[in-house]
Amino acid sequence: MSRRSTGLRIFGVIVFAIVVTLFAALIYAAFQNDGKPLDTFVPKGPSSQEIQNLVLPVFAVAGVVFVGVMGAVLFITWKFRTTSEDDPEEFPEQIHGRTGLEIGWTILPALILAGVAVGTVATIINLNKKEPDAIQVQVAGQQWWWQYKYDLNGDGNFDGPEDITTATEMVVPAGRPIQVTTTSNDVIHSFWIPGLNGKKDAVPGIRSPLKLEADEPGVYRGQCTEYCGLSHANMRMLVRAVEPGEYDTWVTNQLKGHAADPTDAKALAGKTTFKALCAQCHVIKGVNDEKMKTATVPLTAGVAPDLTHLMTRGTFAGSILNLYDPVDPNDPSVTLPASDVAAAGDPGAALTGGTVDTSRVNRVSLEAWLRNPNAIKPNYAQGGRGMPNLGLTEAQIDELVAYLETLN
Ligand code: HEC
Ligand SMILES: [Cu+2]
Repeated sequence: MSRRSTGLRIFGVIVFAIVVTLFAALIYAAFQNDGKPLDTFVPKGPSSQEIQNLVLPVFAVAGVVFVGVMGAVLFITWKFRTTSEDDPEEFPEQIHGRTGLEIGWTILPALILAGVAVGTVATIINLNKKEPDAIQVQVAGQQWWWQYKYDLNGDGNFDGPEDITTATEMVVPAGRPIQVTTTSNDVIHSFWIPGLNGKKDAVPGIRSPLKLEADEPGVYRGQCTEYCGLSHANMRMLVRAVEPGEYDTWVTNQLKGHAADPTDAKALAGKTTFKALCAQCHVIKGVNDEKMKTATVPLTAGVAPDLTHLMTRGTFAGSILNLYDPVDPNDPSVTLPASDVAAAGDPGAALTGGTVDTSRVNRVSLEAWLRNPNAIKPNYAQGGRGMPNLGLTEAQIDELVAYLETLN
């Protein structure tokens, strides 16, 4: 054998080894969960567990097929290669068909696919089974945040006086099924909480069902997965699962409004500014919602998050910013362990209407948002969607934050 072909052969073996190692590393990395919030391989509820139960066996079968086919290709390539003894003029012997083999490799894949189909259809049916005692929540995608409406009395209407409208975070009791209906107010979005279920598109004019249930209290993050414009990447979602008793207190508090004026003078000035500059877009129950019911023309565009209970949330602006905790896990310079990522943005007692711990409020981000939302989250430039820069003075911002801090 010539020196050149030996060199080539060594080169080939090295490239092959590198490819195999990288591939193995990729698969290994895919199964690592260092508390990454969007890991699809760490189910935290019955629906996601159901999907996992299907995906892992199918992945294993696909892996065996992959190794078998690739192994056969490599083996045959090696076994029937040309060697220096071969006559270059000689044409290889031609074989036409091997009936046994051909029947075999037609039937075997058909059987494997039939098996996968049975599992897939069964999983789809299970995922769509209706739970009679499920809590009904309508999730509407908006550029670039999520609105949640709870039909608490189950009458099919989400806007009754006994119902709740909130935004940005979906609060649910752990261990209880939630029947979600996704829809959209503008373009197509996609609702996805990988810990709890697969994706479901949110399409204008269409209502699509999705079942969620969290086994344990905790924070489950998600990301809009249908490109929806300028700030698509900044459109996150968050499910906050709490103990059932805590959920009931949360509901009771969400039903309340904020009719009474704040006692603090600064916050009162903020309320006046809110009514003048913000109330055409945002609703605060008790402040500008009553007027709306009697008005003959819509007084808000209906395209801004309800702020009635802003401080009961841990995050804002499509869950990209923390409302609490000066340390923000979304800041790339901050590295936090998994448990802290979940805890960050925790509203504490304010979640259920308790006192807002103003020392923990992330004023830096909240003020920056009011100063110029576009600097944090590109929006408004595109067809007037999102929150505009209102050119507020520092004094106005200070007063507005003081007012917003009263919205528990
Ligand atoms: C033209 C309509 C409009 C006006 C006016 C407006 N906003 Fe907004 N605001 C929005 C929209 C839309 C969002 C959601 C933006 C996003 O997350 O992409 C938003 C988000 C917010 C949020 C975050 C809420 C959450 O849960 O994520 C706060 C707080 C807020 N606005 C406060 C104010 C204040 C205070 C004013 C008045 C100074 C104001 N906004 C004026 C449209 C408006
Ligand atoms: Cu979206």
